Amino acid sequence: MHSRFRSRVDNVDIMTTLPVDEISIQETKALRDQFQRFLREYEFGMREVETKISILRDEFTHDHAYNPIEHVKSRLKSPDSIVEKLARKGIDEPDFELIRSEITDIAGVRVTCSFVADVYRLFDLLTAQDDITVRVVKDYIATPKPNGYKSLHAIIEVPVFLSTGALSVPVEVQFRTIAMDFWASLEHKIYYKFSNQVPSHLVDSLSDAAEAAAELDTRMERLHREAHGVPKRQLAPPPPPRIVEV
Ligand code: 0O2
Repeated sequence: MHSRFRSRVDNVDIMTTLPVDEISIQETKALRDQFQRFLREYEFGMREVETKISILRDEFTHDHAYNPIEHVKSRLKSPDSIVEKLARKGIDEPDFELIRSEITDIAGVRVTCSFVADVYRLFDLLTAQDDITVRVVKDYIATPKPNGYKSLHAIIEVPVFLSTGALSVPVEVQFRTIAMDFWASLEHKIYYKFSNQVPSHLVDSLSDAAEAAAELDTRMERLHREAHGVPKRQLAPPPPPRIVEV
């Protein structure tokens, strides 16, 4: 079937006599390419943050004979998760600009530290860097979520230098301890298994487990300090982060 068909891709009107199916294939491909380019920006931002974290880790290990980071995990939000989050926010006709402004955790880096003090130290060192701008900080360690979830979240903007110029890319960085990570990972699996309808006795047990995890963090950190004493070389405190919106 051939027909005159007006399509709109990237704000450009195309008048054509191609078969309808052929047009929709071309449109779909163009949209896919645009989306992949869009996601690549976030991937570059994520890689910049990963590099910064890995430099801090190496510097600590070599110069201070101490590694405050247990592991680092990064992920790009899947297209399905982006669509789900847009739907949750009531956005049913998204465009790239709207996605950019509404979904700030497309690029995510999770830094798991040994102790709570390391969480804040790493946060300070990363966010004090000159090229980083802090957009939002959510301190779920100081104020845990009602279910017991703890972590320090920051949406930061990091510059990415492309052939077309510099871009400022938002990246969500989550800092937490091993105990917090263990709890969050189990809680996530339980919520997934029960499709968010978790039986109340499990909700209570999770809440108890969150307290036990916090207690373990305190005890382990105390033990560490007793064993190692005050660090030999005191680090100069970094300058406060630039926060543009909290
Ligand atoms: P995933 O799979 O990690 O990407 P906002 O992003 O500000 O519009 P939100 O979701 O309230 O809205 O932001 P918030 O509170 O900063 O939480 C974002 C992320 O933190 C979540 O991402 C989870 O990774 C983690 N998180 C927050 N609350 C909980 C919790 O109660 N349990 C667990 N296990 N993780 C939590 P996503 O997009 O939900 O998932």
